[in-house]
Amino acid sequence: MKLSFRWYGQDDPISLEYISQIPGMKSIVSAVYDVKPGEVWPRESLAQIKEECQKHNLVFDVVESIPVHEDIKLGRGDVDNLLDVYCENIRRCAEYGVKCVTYNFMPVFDWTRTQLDKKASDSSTSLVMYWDQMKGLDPLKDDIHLPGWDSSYTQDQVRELIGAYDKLGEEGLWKNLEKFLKKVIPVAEECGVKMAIHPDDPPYPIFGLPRIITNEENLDRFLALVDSPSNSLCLCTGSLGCAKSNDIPKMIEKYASKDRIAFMHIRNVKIMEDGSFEERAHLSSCGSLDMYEIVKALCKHGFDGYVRPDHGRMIWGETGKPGYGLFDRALGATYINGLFEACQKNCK
Ligand code: DNO
Repeated sequence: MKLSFRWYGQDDPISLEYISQIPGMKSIVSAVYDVKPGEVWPRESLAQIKEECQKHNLVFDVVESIPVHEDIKLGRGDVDNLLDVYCENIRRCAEYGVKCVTYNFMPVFDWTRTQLDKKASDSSTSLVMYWDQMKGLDPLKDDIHLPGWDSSYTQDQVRELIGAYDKLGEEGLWKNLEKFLKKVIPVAEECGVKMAIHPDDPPYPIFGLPRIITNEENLDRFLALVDSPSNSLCLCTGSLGCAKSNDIPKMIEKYASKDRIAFMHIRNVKIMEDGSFEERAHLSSCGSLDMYEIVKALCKHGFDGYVRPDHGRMIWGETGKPGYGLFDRALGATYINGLFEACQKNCK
């Protein structure tokens, strides 16, 4: 496996120098963050990320994310032009050494949480999704500002989008995803890039918005749409792991054996009685997921894709972008290193 770390570019308070000091760190996961979805990424921006990483003996070879414009997901407006721009961005990333591109196909919002700084008994804070904080919220009636939601949309735009997705439904979203893949995957193949879809987070509908990258049956359907190693998964344990019905080690076994996992987001979550969840420290005993079984399943199939620790808690007084501080993600990375070392030796 290739250990990686997400870096938000020059504005990230966590320096590449610090990241490079984490044992075993090799790859940087980043993106051009100052260009809107649907626009072409300047080559200079990609060149700059690449050079900065090289100065610290790190390689910029994973992009997270090239965002998919809502009109592609909705199949409306100038979709063909938007798809051309998307393909051009893949080509440009490849020119600068990128081997894996992450994206998601979630309507309107990326991930959903109700609080980003929930204090645990040890005074660390983390992201949570509590159903009792969600109850009674109706985005069609109320003005909702859930933490982390794209503030560039006005409430009226959000309502319009929700209405459009309601009409489209799950099958419509599948159709548009298929169109996207049929256009984009051949380009990725040509440039030696693996496209890695991120699962829906959480993997069930919120506010009635369709969600399709949610469980084993749907991942099978997704991978069959275009049967190519360039059409792969970013298997996020914490996102899929919010649904009790998802058996994560079993899913990893299956997709790693077929070489369809390009990228692993490894983190732990605690699922509560009522289906709410809390992001927790990476260690198995801290949450609902068995991290040893997860890494064992990867090692069994000689997984050599990218891995990154995901969403850390805020600990040791650190402040910053929720989920993306240095300390707890670095602890996660060293734990992941330990699990891989042990499992790899056991597999020999
Ligand atoms: C959350 C991330 C996601 C992920 C996108 C990929 O912290 O895992 O925002 O980057 O869904 O497109």
